[in-house]
Amino acid sequence: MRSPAVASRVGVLLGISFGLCFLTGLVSHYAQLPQQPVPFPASPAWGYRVTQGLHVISGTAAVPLLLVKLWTVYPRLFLRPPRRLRGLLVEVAERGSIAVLVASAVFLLASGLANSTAWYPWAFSFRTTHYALAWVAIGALVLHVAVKLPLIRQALRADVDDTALDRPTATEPGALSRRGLLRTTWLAAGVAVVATAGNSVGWLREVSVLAVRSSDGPQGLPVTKSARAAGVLETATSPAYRLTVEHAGERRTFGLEELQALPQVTETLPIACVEGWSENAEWTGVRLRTLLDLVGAPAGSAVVFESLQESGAFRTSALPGHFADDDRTLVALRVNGEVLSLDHGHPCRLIAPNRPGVRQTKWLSRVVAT
Ligand SMILES: Nc1nc2c(c(=O)[nH]1)N[C@H]1C(S)=C(S)[C@@H](COP(=O)(O)O)O[C@H]1N2
Ligand SMILES: [Mo]
Repeated sequence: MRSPAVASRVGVLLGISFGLCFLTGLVSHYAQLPQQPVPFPASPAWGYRVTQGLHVISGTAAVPLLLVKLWTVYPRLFLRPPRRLRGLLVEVAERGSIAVLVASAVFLLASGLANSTAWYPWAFSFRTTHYALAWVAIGALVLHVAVKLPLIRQALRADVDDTALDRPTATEPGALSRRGLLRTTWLAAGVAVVATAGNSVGWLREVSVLAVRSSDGPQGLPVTKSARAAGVLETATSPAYRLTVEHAGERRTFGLEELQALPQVTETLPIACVEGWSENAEWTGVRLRTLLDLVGAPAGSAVVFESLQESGAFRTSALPGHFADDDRTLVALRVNGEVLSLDHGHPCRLIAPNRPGVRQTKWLSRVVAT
């Protein structure tokens, strides 16, 4: 079973899932950059939902694939290195690049899995580190495939059970046939997909045992940070609550009733958490543009949102001008036909199309057009 015949076949699927994970990861990283040379588009509204769903699904599917792949190739680590200096140097370079590939791949999958369960047992910034090592892994992967290409080609052209490419030391048959091992591997990857896909695909929710964030929260929507955890229980329910909207010297404040008295619109937009879950909801509230007009902010103004939450990385977010001017971008007061619950951002929250969940700021206190 530990032959190039198996390794190359598992490798193809692993390569596809890493490639997909890499590309969708780049999208997610870019969507969260404060300065974007090419502005991230506001349409389609569900775009980020799809790319981030695929990111977490392909990453999870890569876990069993990587485990099987490592298991099929690890005896190669114990092969005797060549005696000649030139051969030895090539071997050291190759094993070195594989060490980098394995270490970065394991780091990416482990940190990604932990993140998808909202578990951050480390002090470094997840996004920066995950992003940097993604480039390391993809670079090492491209190098690995390039080095192995002749062998991969030969192995894929031959029958799975062909033993011509096997290690000379591989003499004993395995407990499973090669086809049996491959089928089990595809099954494991399929189970990993189904177990996480419910995070973003509604009808799979019941069978997706790893879709931890999709359990019904208040108003049919999961909650990442609760009002209690954000420390806003008092300020968000206080009768003294005011939303401040500012542009240049102009400054207006709105109580909850004043916000409710402004023209209300309803939009169906998803929340797509970077941790993988996503859900559509029907949001009702004031168009952001309506508020910006009231303080004379010109079209194209970028907007900074501040939360009642006093600390934490997600208490503020910046919204580019073309998102702020989009008719679907709301300061929402209601969700799915009910007044926004405290956990979903009462008194009001930002909801914009095609935007990572972490930037859909809840419990708004200040909206500043720049
Ligand atoms: N002020 C504030 N807003 C926030 C957050 C937060 O921690 N603080 N979490 C964000 C994240 S990570 C997500 S995915 C969405 C989730 O919104 P929900 O809890 O209403 O579903 O809210 C976002 N808004
Ligand atoms: Mo999130």
